[in-house]
Amino acid sequence: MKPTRFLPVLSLMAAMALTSNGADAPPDPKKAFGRPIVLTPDDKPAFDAPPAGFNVRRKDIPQGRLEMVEYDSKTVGTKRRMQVYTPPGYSKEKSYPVLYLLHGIGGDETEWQRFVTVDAIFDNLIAEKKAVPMIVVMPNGRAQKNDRPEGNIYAAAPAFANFERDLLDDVIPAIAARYEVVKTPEGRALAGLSMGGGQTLNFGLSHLDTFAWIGAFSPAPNTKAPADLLPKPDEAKKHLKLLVLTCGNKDGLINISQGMHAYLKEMQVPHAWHVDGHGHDAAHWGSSLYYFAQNVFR
Ligand code: FER
Repeated sequence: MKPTRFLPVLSLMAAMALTSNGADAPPDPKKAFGRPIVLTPDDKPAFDAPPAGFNVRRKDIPQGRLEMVEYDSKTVGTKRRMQVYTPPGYSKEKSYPVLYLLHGIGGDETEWQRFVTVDAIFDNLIAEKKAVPMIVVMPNGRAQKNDRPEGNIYAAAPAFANFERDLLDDVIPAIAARYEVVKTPEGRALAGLSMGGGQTLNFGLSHLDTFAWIGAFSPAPNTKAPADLLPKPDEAKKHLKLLVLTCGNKDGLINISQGMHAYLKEMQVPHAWHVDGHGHDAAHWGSSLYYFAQNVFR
């Protein structure tokens, strides 16, 4: 690893001020990505990089299925789409836990699959008994009538906030109606990359009665201020089974997750804080998902 210049740990207040530009502030991506990256001694890997081939399909193991599912969104007033992975041997005789996996600002329901070959990651881990069989739901987090990533993708930031109701009122019930799923918080995980990482923290930490497992990978400036998100840290300690926060040390958005880590540490909320050598990129997200997949629902 390259030597890093360590600066003093940011004070909690300074970290929080850096963290949030408010969910409603007009996004300025240049400014957000252009902040100087200031690393602290805490900002180091919490787990190993995945082995070579971790997301490459293998012919010699059982395969899960990917399907594109349409659901009625009362929230948006349209039919919307989500990509769903069911594990090898999926059977209506069993109940499966569900991981809801959220994409970034330029993405859609196909992004996670395109970036890291989600089905291969899970098929491989399940074959090696390193992950429990689960359903992975990849919805479209841009909850507006035209939910394609077109034009100024940053202008759709409010639709990512609107997705909270779509997820809770439309997506989760549609999944429960179509698949055999565990219907308790312990059977639901929420994770996401960048804009989806911010959604994960915003929705997950404010709905501890819905999700017990949370993973935010390079969360974006849509992340609410930590103290607003978790005014009662004891509730999180009581309900959460897993909280994973990751970022690359070449990611200009790292101040967001550093601020969240500082708050969680100060409030003694157990969490994994992982910083690797990647940027705001698929290598980081694949690695983070590989780790999260092995620790969720355990
Ligand atoms: C911003 C910079 C980046 C922002 C969002 C992003 C809402 C999201 C990036 C991504 O999802 O990859 O200022 O504001």
